[in-house]
Amino acid sequence: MRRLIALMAALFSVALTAPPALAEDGYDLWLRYRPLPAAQSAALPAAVLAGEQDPTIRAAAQELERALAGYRGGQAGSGQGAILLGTASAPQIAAQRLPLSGLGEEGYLLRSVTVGGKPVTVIAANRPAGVLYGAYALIRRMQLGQPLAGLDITDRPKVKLRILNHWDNLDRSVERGYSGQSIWDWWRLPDAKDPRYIDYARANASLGINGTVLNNVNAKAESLTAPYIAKAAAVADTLRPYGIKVYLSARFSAPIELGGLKTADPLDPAVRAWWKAKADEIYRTIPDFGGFLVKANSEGQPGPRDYHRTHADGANALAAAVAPHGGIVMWRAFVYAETDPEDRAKQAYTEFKPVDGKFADNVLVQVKNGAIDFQPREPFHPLFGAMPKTPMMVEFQITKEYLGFSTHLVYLGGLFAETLEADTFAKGRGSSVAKVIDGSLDNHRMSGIAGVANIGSDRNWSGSVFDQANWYAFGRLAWNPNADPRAVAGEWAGLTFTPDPAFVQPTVQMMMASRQAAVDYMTPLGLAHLMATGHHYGPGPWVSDLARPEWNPTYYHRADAKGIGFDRTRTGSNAVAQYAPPVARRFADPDKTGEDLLLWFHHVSWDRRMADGSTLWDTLVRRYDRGVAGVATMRRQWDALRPYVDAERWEHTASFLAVQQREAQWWRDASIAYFRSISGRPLPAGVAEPAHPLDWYKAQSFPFAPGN
Ligand code: BDP
Repeated sequence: MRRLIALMAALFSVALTAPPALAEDGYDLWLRYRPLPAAQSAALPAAVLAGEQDPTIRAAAQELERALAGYRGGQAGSGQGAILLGTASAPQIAAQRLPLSGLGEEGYLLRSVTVGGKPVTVIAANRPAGVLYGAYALIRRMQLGQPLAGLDITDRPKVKLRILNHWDNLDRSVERGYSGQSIWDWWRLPDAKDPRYIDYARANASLGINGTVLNNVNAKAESLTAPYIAKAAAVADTLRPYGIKVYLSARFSAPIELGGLKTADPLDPAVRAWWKAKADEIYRTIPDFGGFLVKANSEGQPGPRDYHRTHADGANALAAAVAPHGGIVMWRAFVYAETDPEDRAKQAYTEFKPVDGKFADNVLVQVKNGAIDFQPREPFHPLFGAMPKTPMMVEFQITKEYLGFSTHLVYLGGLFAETLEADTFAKGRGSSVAKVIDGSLDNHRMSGIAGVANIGSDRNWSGSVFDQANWYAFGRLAWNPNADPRAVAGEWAGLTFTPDPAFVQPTVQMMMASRQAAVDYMTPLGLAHLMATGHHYGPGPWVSDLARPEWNPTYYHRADAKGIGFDRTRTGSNAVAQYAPPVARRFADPDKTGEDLLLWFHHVSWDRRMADGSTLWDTLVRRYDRGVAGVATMRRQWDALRPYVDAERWEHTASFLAVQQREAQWWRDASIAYFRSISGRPLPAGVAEPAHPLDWYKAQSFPFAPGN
């Protein structure tokens, strides 16, 4: 009997703790259509009426139906009117005489009207894509529990090209990918189309992302062969109803590798003819192909400079090939040459500024947010505002190559916004990077923003739940570069977990503080590029033996017995002179640069007095400690949020925060041990000794770190 009771008790407890029917593995992202509270669900529209037959409008209607079914938890609609969606070519929409003229190709209007005495929520737009974006906007409202009555909302994207860059290889590995393999199953394409491609399209469309570059910027020529064009076409077919165009990274030397030509000289007629024929071939298979992304003369990639031609010559050759089909070229400005002794932060400007005005009409120059390389913090790139005759795209890195991979919780919304808000002073005060890239500052027809994707084959897509927020923030800021990253974080947290303010408010606080914490424990006070070699996992500030000077962390921090930092003023590389005069003056003066960027622009004494009176050395050490403490705070905050989160996603995040804490401590200890060996200064009173001697940190090696 006792054994029976024990058995029953055991069974009972198993039943109580059994996992919920729906796995909370993060697959649903922010499109998490779970039952809403009864009062809310009773107020939902009962029916979805599509105004016209169109694949995109059908996708929008299906998404609304799916969301409503999920919110109702299987209960039938209780009849609170309907949602009507379409363009003005649908008679029911036209009958409403809505003010659509200002919405452009992708904007939408949400309006509450009454038809035959019944409440109707209208989603209207000039084009089907706008209807789709309107549908997702309405879904956001419903999911966040915002009122549906009395709606009169219009919105349209400020930037035309909102594009993900996949650094995905044809063997399915992902350069700087930390979330599994590539989602593009090249080998099985074009016949087998993973249903996941549709969910990818839904997630991106929900943010307004309208383009995707399928393959790595370090491109293989093979991606332009007929079999791979067919594979790309299959992906394009799947993404098309969701308003997403496909682009390819093109290898500049493909005319040699695939065409058997002796040269890839962009001014050679045979080379130009080859690109033209290749473009024609692509457009026969993918009629709405977006165009090419090119990394040329950078990190060993071939390019026009191999033939003593300019970047404009190179870009224009490809641009001429796609122009008849309405295609574009995104030409990257991420260049630095192995032979060039100039400060790496200056090289892109030096090469590109002189060719402003020389690019064909269908070329955009794609510039990383900072002048070096996606570091935890960089000043905005001096090319923004410096090439008024050329449409400029900004490129952000969503995948966290330099920010703790997918295990560190670092919300990038603030990083993106910091660049977008920065004032270039190109046309006086108020010439923000956002205005440069949305085309408004210099009246460009084309505008664009690119993000290096953090999407992979992991069930949760991005490696961690909180990394999904970076994909989300990229999309929302691409739509509106002036959006508030804090509001975006709140929206994401509300959709992804629960809109309960008791959850959202502390979560947003945690997310907003997370990026500064990472800066503090990795590269405080304007330091940069101190990561270990190749994989960039963990600290390597001591590395000084790599072939090229600018591969070495010592090149960037320049610490010596007297002080630390890279002098980019007139007494040093004079990189400050690449900025507009008011910005240059601020960055040239160590008292005005601001502590966050101090060592980016200045080599200063270890004993320099900081704003609060302590020395630079003491401040540096305390910044490392502050970063580690920031992670401890995040862990406490996450512990307190446990009641609001399902066990699966809570545990997953908690385990990653534990990794982050250990690694933040490692960064702090290794960095302090190293810089102390250079500065010769003692640790400030009360500061803990690093756990190991410096040599221990130097001896760590990670041959199998991912993404490399
Ligand atoms: C660097 C990455 C490298 C990329 C390069 C790029 O380490 O993998 O190929 O950027 O953007 O940060 O081209």
